[in-house]
Amino acid sequence: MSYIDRTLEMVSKRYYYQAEFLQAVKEVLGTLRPLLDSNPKYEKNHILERIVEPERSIKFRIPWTNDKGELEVNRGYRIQFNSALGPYKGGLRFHPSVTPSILKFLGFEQIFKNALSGLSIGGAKGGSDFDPHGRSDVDIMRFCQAFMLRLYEYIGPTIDVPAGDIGVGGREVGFMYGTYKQLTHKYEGVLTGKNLLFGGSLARTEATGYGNVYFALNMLASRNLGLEGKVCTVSGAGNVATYCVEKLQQLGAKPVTVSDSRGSIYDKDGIDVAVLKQVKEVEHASLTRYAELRPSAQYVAVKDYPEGRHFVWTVPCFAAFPCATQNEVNEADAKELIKNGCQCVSEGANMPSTLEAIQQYLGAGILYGPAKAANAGGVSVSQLEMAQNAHMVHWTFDEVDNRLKGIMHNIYTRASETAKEFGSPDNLLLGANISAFREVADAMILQGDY
Ligand code: NDP
Ligand code: 2IT
Repeated sequence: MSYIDRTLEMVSKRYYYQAEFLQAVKEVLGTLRPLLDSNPKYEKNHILERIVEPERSIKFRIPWTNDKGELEVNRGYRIQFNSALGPYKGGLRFHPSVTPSILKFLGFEQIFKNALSGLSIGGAKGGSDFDPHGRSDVDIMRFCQAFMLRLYEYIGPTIDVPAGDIGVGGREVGFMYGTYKQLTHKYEGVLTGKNLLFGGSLARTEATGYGNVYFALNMLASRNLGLEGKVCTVSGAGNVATYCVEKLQQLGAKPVTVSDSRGSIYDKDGIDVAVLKQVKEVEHASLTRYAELRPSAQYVAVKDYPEGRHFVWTVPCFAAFPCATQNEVNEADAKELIKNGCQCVSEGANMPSTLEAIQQYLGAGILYGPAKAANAGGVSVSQLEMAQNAHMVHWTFDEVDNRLKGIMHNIYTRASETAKEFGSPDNLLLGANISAFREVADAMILQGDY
């Protein structure tokens, strides 16, 4: 049995109850054969056995008192997965589905995403099973304070720098930053995604969504294609989806869908970004409100989706941008996208496609931008925020946006050239994984047996 197969068997036995983590490990290890077959040093140094285990996992209880005076208890986590290339870096997720398996899959992916960015950052992820939906601002603030009270001693600007993810945006980062400052008496860049008033970077809010579109443009250019005039589908209605839609429109494309956990919008005239921001960023309402404000929009509730399917992926499109959550595109969705003529899938969310869906894209030969490459714009601009904080300077929006464009181009080039080097020229997943793994693994070997 090969080194990869033995490792997969060992991990599957040990973590049989962590489905999402196992999926991410299979996705990465399954593409490393051409590298590992020709480089015995990785097996000799037990790199796979080491890289699948987090360097440190922190788990804590979060007791806190809500605005009705009741005590609630949530679970909090920080998975410090790998620091071979730099300080731990990665987001915090607040969602009821958060478990060690979810955070380990996210942390594992983050190692390779951060390596691809070329910006010297290690991989981490954290969060809580706290559900922010329908909570008052006071509840959100108290929860964030209680969370940071347990986390602050494990993080720092050269140790571990958390940021946002699902359920954690600028508001939550602000509350956590205020708490960190009170506890440590330090005004330093310990979190990214901060408000511009206290060290945030211009273009961090836009970075993941814009970066995803920049990545898609790089892929499309390799086939002499572009986005102007093209119908696109986007899922999600949060930070990543909103700025993906915004950039698509700036480029003259026509994004026609968005979605949240309760339903989807199909807007035949193209999504109105101002209305979307009003509904999601100002009113924090359901997408039914978008349909009220836009006569051209059709709302489809989750319960009315075609059997076992996600409505958004049944809408014919030239390019699809999954920007909501993991495993939101299954094999049947992928087949439908391809049947309807979709030529490009660029992943804004983390692991939005199942392993079976990915096989469909690769089998059909459509352009496929894997999450760890296509959505790396967010963490990359986070690193630019760290750099600005360290130098106590502020760059303009255009300065950051231009750097983001350059970073996304470099990531595309790395993935594409590595894919060619290993004999699978169109497989950006293989190219991204091998390129990132090789750097992390080589750095680990050079740092000894830690
Ligand atoms: P937000 O919380 O801003 O938005 C998440 C969106 O996805 C919401 O519309 C939410 O709907 C929907 N959603 C979340 N969970 C589910 C679910 N289980 N089923 C259906 N819909 C769901 O998060 P982000 O936009 O920041 O994150 C979206 C994705 O992008 C995640 O996979 C995240 O890991 C990834 N990502 C984020 C980055 C960032 O910079 N923020 C960077 C790189 C990747 P509802 O409001 O109804 O829950
Ligand atoms: O998945 C991700 O890359 C993020 N949620 C952003 C992480 C960061 O540190 O900005």
